[in-house]
Amino acid sequence: HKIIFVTGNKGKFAEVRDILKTFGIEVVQNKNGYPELQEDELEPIAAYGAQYVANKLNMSVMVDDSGIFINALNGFPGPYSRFVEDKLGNLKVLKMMEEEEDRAAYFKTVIGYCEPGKEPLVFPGIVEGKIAYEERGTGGFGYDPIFEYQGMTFGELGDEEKNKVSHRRRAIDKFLEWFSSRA
Ligand code: ITT
Ligand code: NA
Repeated sequence: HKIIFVTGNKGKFAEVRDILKTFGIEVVQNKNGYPELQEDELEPIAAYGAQYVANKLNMSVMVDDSGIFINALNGFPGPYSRFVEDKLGNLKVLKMMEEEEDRAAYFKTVIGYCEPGKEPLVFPGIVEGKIAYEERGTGGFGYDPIFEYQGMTFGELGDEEKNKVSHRRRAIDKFLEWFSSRA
């Protein structure tokens, strides 16, 4: 099997490629992007993106829309995670969290998958953790150095360990359940 994965994010691509490789699926990156709806949920963004590209290329495609949801900030940055990473970065997010005792946060990935002419499917995955007090670790990408999972940040975990427990892994597991069970 071969899957077209539409993303401009190197870190995401590497993770999805490594995870699906262990299931014998080859992943090809397409960097052409898709229009991102302004929504406060990831599901419609992933669904619309997957359907848009599937119909444009006339091929089945996968997309991944992700974000970090911080409890003390009422779920911010959530679907705005990319914008916040670009404009503020981890240190300013930590600054916003300086006075907060509630460190709870979760990462969420929604995998969107669509075949041309069909309705898009979405597969969500979540991992719960905490916002650290400083950046730790050099692995992963994006918010990984400030997201603590069972005492270690995703930046400290290393790719292989992250890929066993991550939001993205959980979303891909759901996708695989569907993908491998259909006729
Ligand atoms: P594409 O839309 O091209 O796939 P993107 O980087 O714009 O790439 P998102 O809109 O899903 O992707 O952005 C989510 C933001 O959250 C972005 O800043 C990512 O770097 C970050 N992010 C996503 N998954 C992450 C993960 O597993 N660990 C840390 N940060 C992550
Ligand atoms: Na995106």
